[in-house]
Amino acid sequence: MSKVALITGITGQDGAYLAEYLIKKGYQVHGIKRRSSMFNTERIDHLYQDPHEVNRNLILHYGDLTDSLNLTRIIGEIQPDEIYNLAAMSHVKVSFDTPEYTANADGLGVLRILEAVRLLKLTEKTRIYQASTSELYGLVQEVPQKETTPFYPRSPYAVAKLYGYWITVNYREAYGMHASNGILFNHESPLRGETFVTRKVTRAVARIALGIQQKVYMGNLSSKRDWGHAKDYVRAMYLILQQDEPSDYVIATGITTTIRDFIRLAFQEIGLEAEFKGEGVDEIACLSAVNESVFNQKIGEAYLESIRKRIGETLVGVDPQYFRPTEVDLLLGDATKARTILSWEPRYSLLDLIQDMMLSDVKLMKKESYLKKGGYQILNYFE
Ligand code: NAP
Ligand code: F7E
Repeated sequence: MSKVALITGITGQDGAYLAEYLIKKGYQVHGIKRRSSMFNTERIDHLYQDPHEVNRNLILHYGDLTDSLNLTRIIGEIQPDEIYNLAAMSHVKVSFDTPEYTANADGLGVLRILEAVRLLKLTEKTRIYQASTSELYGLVQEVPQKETTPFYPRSPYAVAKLYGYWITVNYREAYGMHASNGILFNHESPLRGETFVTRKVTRAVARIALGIQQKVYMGNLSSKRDWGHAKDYVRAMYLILQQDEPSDYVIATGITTTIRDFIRLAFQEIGLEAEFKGEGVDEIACLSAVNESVFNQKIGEAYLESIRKRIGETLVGVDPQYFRPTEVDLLLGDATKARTILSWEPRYSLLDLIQDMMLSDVKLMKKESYLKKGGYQILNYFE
């Protein structure tokens, strides 16, 4: 009998990678998908199986973390061995605009799942993974951050996730449930949502190289993040649920980088040098040099002449609309516990990650090149 997993947030970045990972391990994977007015399964379409097939290993259910009746019914029907609760309103900046919804989905949503498992008398059978976050450390009280570092959340998102973290610990202690938190630091990939900083940058750099976009506007360039690859991080989620004892784990690379340096590295990946000057809202980055052989190899000789003409021009500017009311300035994780107990190690370096994302976005933007200049401004509106 194959194991049965339920993934909430299966249409998101992590849900897609985790579904693929578990299917390869022989699991039957069930996913909860919100109803939307358009298809939103692009990240998992390669795993799709016709509902008329027998012995499917991917089955989707309509549902929502704000609907406890729906969650209880689905969990009761599936009787999962493992639940990975990845669904969330996951954008920190947007959580300042939608604080009540964020609290409901990211905070109470966790309680709804734990309570459903308890009421359905599945506490012995079902193991639960809660997608906790390095945002809990917020105004950091210690560098690097580990499992014992005190939390200091700095956004409605992080405050909602704080509730999710502690209600998971509480159900573990009160009812003996196998419920664990993965305190995951930022992880990215070609599947990352377009409005998170790394993907915004790799998309923009690709479009600038191809002449579709002139310039990109960013927020705080000085904050630092410990970025890993989502593929490495979903492996950690799985390992956490395979342990005999439930526990909470920091998952991080142990290297932190500014947004500014991430941008510099993304341009370098395709042979362009971006030179930063100025400060605060007046900071800009100009194109200072082109490494022609790298550019030709990664982008194509057809685009060389037009990028050469742009040397000295501004490619990056700052727009305060992307600043957050309260910022998380520095995240740097210490994953010693995961390395020791789970034998987990990241396989991707930051440069590997940037290479993967740039390769994918250059390919994608070449396809999207029918988009007229200015189209990007509409797409960028919510970034
Ligand atoms: P993501 O790409 O934004 O995906 C979020 C998923 O949650 C999507 O499938 C989304 O569905 C779904 N969702 C949102 N609200 C929902 C609701 N009310 N009911 C049901 N589903 C809902 O996020 P991710 O990067 O994969 O992250 C996965 C989880 O890890 C999230 O909980 C996030 O907060 C947490 N986390 C992420 C990171 C990171 O760096 N990526 C780090 C630490 C923790 P739609 O497709 O319909 O929008
Ligand atoms: O911002 C700065 C921004 O939106 C990173 C989520 O997955 O990871 C993610 O949250 C940093 C911040 O991710 C822009 O101010 C500058 O300092 O990519 P982000 P996040 O807020 O760290 C954690 C671990 C999660 O749990 C969350 O779910 O980049 N920044 N300029 C910008 N950020 C964005 N989005 N856009 C900019 O233009």
